[in-house]
Amino acid sequence: MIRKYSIGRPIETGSVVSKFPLSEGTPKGLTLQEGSTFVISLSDTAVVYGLGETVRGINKRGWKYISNCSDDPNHTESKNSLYAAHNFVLILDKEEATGYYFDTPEKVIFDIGYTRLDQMAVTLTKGDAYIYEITADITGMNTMAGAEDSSPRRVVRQFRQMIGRSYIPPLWAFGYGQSRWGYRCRKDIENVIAGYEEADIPLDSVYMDIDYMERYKDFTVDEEKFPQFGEFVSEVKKKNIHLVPIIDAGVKIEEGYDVYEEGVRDGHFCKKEDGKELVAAVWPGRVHFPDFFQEKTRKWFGEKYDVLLKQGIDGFWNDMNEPAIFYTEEGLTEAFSRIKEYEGKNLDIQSFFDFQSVVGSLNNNPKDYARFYHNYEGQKIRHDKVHNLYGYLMTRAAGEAFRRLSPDKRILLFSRSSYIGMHRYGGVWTGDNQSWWSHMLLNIQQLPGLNMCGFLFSGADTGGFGADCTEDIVLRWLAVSLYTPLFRNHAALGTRDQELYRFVHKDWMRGLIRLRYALIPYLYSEFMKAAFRDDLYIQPLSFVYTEDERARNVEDQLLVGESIMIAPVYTQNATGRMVYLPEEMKMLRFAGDSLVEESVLAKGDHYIPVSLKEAVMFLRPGHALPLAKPAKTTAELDLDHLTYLTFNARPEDYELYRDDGITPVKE
Ligand code: MIG
Repeated sequence: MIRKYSIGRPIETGSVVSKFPLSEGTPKGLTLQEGSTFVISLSDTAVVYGLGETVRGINKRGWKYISNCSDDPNHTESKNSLYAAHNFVLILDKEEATGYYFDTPEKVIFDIGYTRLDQMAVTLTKGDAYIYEITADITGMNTMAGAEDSSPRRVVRQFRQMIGRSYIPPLWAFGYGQSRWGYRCRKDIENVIAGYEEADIPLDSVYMDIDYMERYKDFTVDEEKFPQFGEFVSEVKKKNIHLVPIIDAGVKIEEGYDVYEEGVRDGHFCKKEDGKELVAAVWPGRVHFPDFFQEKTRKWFGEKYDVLLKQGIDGFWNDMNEPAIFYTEEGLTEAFSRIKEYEGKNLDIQSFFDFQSVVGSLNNNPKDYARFYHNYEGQKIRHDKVHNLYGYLMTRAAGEAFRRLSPDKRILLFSRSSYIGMHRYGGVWTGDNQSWWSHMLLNIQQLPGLNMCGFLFSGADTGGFGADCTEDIVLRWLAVSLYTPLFRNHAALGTRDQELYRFVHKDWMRGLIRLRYALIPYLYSEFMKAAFRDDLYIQPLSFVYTEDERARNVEDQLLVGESIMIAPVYTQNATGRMVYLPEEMKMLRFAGDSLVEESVLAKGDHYIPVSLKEAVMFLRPGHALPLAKPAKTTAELDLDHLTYLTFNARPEDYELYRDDGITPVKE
């Protein structure tokens, strides 16, 4: 049952697609305290889920999270905000679940047992929102035959139904992808492909970071570094490999550059109070930001992707769309004049730090977000009031355009910044993590929340983006990303080489990637069923084993699809780990893609050794797992001949989903 409430004067975000009558007053389960703070008490046993892409554990209790899309590459547990604003929480107390969705672009503070251990307080910082209260009772709702049932899943399914079906990528997007910030030219990319070929490691995509562009200009390709780009794309395509370029939010200011000139001419850029375009700086130096809040701008910018589609490109990642700002002209001028004030002065302890912060606080400065405006449905709205929608609307522009420009072919699309609603147009990657073990755990812990919020197509930079990786972290991370729909190895400029063929134990890595390809019929079926049924592809144990108290505390094991539970090793030098089985399960041990052990384990705790070249998963009773023969690319997978691993089930009991993997799915 869903009840919709309205507080203040909410701005329409477009995140909800179903219509609901407004209920009087405020949500029954929440108490409205001073201003716009909604409070609910949490019993000792209650677990709070949701919030999508954010810091900390699967259970969000014990911290303060702020929805404020931020370009912050330090995802430590001390942070309050990452790139996204996913304002959905689900409280599971005993076996009863209730969900709340705060649909508003403003900053929302989720104080979940931070100020008081026994209460959640949600503060709307401006006080304008639609609030949806979702209970598990599903009278009148489509019962979703085929899906398992539980109170939290009923809440999630209703929520997902109301926000619309999740984005569905092409099948090849489930293959393995290699990326790195620093591939400068055609040769670099050819070398990567050759490296994978020589090492005989499967590969479906290579990502192109900002260096492919001409002076970082969106929708251009540097002719010198990438001569005959279209031809190159089709040559690579002959090997069934897809090139996936990055698109940044900022448009370079440069005379003669069509995107800039059309944007100015037709009023597509964000303007300041004085009616002039905001000048900010990002990669290309000075840029303007498209006003994606205007429908005409979304249409215009979206059509621009066609320049690349026409050259055979069929996937994109949208970056820097919080939007990230290095500085604005005004900010820079102010900083220089403040620096001058310090010149010749004796900088004591306080003034020295102030001085230092003048430059340090130039980027992503909240003051800059208050310097420009959007034109939204006939209203002029200051950016800071709708900041959290910017990345969503950029990606929506692309997603909407692809429906027109590519009606017969699905296009891969994912974004760094997002808001709920964007899940209908593209997926997300979780941004600039580090090659840290703690970030592998964070990756595991972000997945259930992302799934609840509709972002089924998601994944982290495998191996870690910032900092130098080690061979063992790459191996262990491969064994985590094995299960995430987006499986991309990405690393930052200046960090240690991270392509798999560079490592001593590339044969172990090959084995794990081959296992991924063997799993694709399963992963794809589970993904598609989750999308069609508004269900979860990855979920916490407690969503199935609701009556099991232990399951509610499990923070490092997940259910992936209907058949398997995973328990990855995420600590360095560990040769195994403890695993909790909420019921009897069949352990499947793979060394690379060969099954080396199958054994039935009783409900309870087990120490499971897992070497660096292995992946272990647990098959649930009454379930089956289809496997394909691994291939070099998804295009070469033989999906007609699958083998099944079963546990008290027959292969026919498994509901396999198949399609051509490319034709867009009807809404
Ligand atoms: O300021 O394009 O998150 O994946 O490699 C850094 C360069 C800009 C941030 C993205 C990252 C990408 C990088 N970008």
